[in-house]
Amino acid sequence: MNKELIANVKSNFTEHFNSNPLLIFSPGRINIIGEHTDYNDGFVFPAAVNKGIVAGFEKSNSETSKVIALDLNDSIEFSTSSVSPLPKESWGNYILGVISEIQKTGKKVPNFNMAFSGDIPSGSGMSSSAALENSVVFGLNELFLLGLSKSEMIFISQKAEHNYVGVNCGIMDQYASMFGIKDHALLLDCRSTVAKPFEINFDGYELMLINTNVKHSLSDSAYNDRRSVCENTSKLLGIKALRDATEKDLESIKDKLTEEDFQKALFVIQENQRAELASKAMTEGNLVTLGQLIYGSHEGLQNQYQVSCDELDFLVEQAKLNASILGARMMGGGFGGCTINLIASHAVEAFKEHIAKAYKTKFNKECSIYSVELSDGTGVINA
Ligand code: GAF
Repeated sequence: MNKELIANVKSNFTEHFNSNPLLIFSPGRINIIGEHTDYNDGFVFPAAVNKGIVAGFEKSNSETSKVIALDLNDSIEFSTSSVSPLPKESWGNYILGVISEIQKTGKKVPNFNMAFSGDIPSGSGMSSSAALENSVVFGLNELFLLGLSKSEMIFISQKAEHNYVGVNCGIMDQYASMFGIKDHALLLDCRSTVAKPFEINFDGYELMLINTNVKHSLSDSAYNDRRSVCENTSKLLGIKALRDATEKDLESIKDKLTEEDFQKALFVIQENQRAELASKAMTEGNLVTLGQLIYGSHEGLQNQYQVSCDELDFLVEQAKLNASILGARMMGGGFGGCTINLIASHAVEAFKEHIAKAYKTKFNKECSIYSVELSDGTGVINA
């Protein structure tokens, strides 16, 4: 965990509110494979990382609540007795949305003060939004002894995103951020929300992220549009979700779909298979197969699901030219953010140097490179 970040939130909190906060850490996530499958009741393979949100909380003695976004040098004040959405794109919706969703469960949320900061690069596809939502629901649950379970909390976070932020996201990000296990990735069945942990200890290989520094906007209708395509296709098939469809089923309604929508649904069915095959490959320690599945995932996201961008495609093409990289693909919702690369540890430094130069030459901007440590999920910081 980032000790500097914790110290910074603690000291700023004390400066603003004159008290010692309850401190929560809520991580961002990576995803090895299984993209855009979560809202299709499918399989995903995420892990919580050691980058995230640190949030301080205290009960308020007044009729109002104050929340300070330290990184933005901005704050909101409100009363929990009357929350309503702020204009679209306002960061405050992540907070107010969670309060509103807790209240819908019949629990009372008294007024409180909060200050938060994070070290997840925004727009990186590592889900700073789920980390923030989880930090709020977890913090309020601790502060006011609301008695919510972690499973209840992730659905509160997800609904906040749907109803206040306007993104009809699946459950992967909130789950991974809440339930992460140090040094493990989680093969999550998004229908049952039961996960199988896999210890990540690739012999001589590691996971590396490369951030295009292109900022996506998930709330762009593109994400919600794709979800609608999947839901409409399921309806046509008479099934609950695309997880229940085979390629043959999809073929049988091909004449009812545009070619684009057919390809999108086909991608979901195939990506779901890849996520399951990836868990098999990992169980067998077959990193070459895992890498091929990861490359296959990118190809589908690029050509069938159409959520990639030139910068992401370039990073994956460059990875393919390097024999020490077994697999690479875009990660998260898409349209920017990071690629995830399965790379031989001995090749990391040379590739970093190469890709930084190549990216700069091609796009005249910098990419950022991170190695990841897998972390535990949302919890209280004992600082
Ligand atoms: C975003 C969403 F929030 C997730 O639910 C998931 O759909 C992901 O995009 C794509 O796999 O991170």
